[in-house]
Amino acid sequence: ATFTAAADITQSADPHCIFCKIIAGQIPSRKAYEDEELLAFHDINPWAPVHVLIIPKLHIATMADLAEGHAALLGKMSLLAPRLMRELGVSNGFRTVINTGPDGGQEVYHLHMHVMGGPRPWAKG
Ligand code: DGP
Repeated sequence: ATFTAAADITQSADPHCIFCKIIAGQIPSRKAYEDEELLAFHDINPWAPVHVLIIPKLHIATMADLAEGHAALLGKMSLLAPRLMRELGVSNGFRTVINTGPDGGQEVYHLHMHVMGGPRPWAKG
């Protein structure tokens, strides 16, 4: 009970979080990758020809809520990005974005890494 959100690395699903609902299969998504810790799915509103979101299955609201114990998880998210782009046929580079908080333009408060690739020009960004 004395944990702060940032210190608790065992946080479970938030029933009001849309990405937790995607993880639980309660909201459909076009999945690109899944393992015990991570899920990747195609963004519903893509900015680029290939636009996936990599999320941890743990409900971590923002990058500002990360704790020391999440370091390996973040490393896995970063390692998955180039692997996924390769698997999805993106061979000429890609862009990664993590929006944090209101001034960071974050809309969904479940940590996610945007990974975008494909031939330019893109619709946005
Ligand atoms: P951000 O602004 O970084 O919080 O971006 C949230 C992204 O999530 C935005 O690009 C659209 C995407 N998104 C929101 N709701 C859904 C959904 O229900 N399904 C999918 N696939 N993507 C979603």
